[in-house]
Amino acid sequence: MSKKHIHFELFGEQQEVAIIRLTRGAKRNALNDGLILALRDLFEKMPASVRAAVIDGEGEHFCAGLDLSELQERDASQGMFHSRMWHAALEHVQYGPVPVIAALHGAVVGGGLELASACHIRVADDTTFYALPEGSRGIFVGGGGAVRIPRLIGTARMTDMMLTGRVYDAQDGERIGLAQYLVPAGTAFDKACELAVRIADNAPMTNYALTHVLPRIADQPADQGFMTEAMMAAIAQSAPAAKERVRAFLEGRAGKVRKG
Ligand code: 1HE
Repeated sequence: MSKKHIHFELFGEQQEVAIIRLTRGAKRNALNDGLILALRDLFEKMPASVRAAVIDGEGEHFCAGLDLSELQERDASQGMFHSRMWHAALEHVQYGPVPVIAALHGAVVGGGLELASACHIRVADDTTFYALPEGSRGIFVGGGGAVRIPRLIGTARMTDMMLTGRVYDAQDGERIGLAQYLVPAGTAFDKACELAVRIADNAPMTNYALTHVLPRIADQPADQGFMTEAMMAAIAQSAPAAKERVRAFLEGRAGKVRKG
């Protein structure tokens, strides 16, 4: 299936991995309203077979952020509703039906970094660079970046990126926590797919706990977090999938943990 500027396909033996590709390479995958709404729709209507998703971008860059040509037209109230539209769409990515892996290369800037931050895992190749040019454009983040990016790299680093226009390269990006994986140029998509297949094989309740419950626990006071954790642990371990996986290990049918 292809919407305008977005390509969607399924792969895997059970069609369990969704590939979502930004296909607006001529504009460096800049995100206009149509693209943001299409992303929201895709996550809202994800086929039931899907257990994990990969987002990448065609061409030399993952995403150049907000389509700046649309910005010129908006007044203050339109600007607020536009930001809220991004929030709603990226909420569907972060708190959607499945774990999402961003395969990064080239520019991951502005709203492109906000999109990547809404994903659960970021795999970056050597060509990746990160920036928040909003600072130098006289604007502010509006796609949830003020909430999500400090949780990845800390408020001080985000402040520096926006005040000074600092650009992080792929190595430093991984060092500070913008990406969890750093791979050779041209291999981020393959690595993301490999991880997606593995994640798709997890018990669904474990994936749900990690994508929907863990970030909420992280935002709770410790006392409430411990209680939420206990309830989630009880629900996860009572699922038939958990019982079977534990039994498989005890009977020598499941893999051991090995050094990577
Ligand atoms: C765009 C955009 C865009 C490229 N909106 N049209 N984001 C930025 O401030 C980043 C702006 N973009 C860049 O710095 C560069 O384009 C890149 C480093 C990403 C890529 O450079 P390059 O040399 O490969 O491409 P280019 O020649 O700059 O761009 C190719 C075309 O894409 C060109 O259009 P053309 O008609 O002249 O061919 C560019 O104008 C167009 N293009 N980026 C519109 N962003 C929810 S709030 C989020 C707020 C933000 O994201 S602000 C940060 C916006």
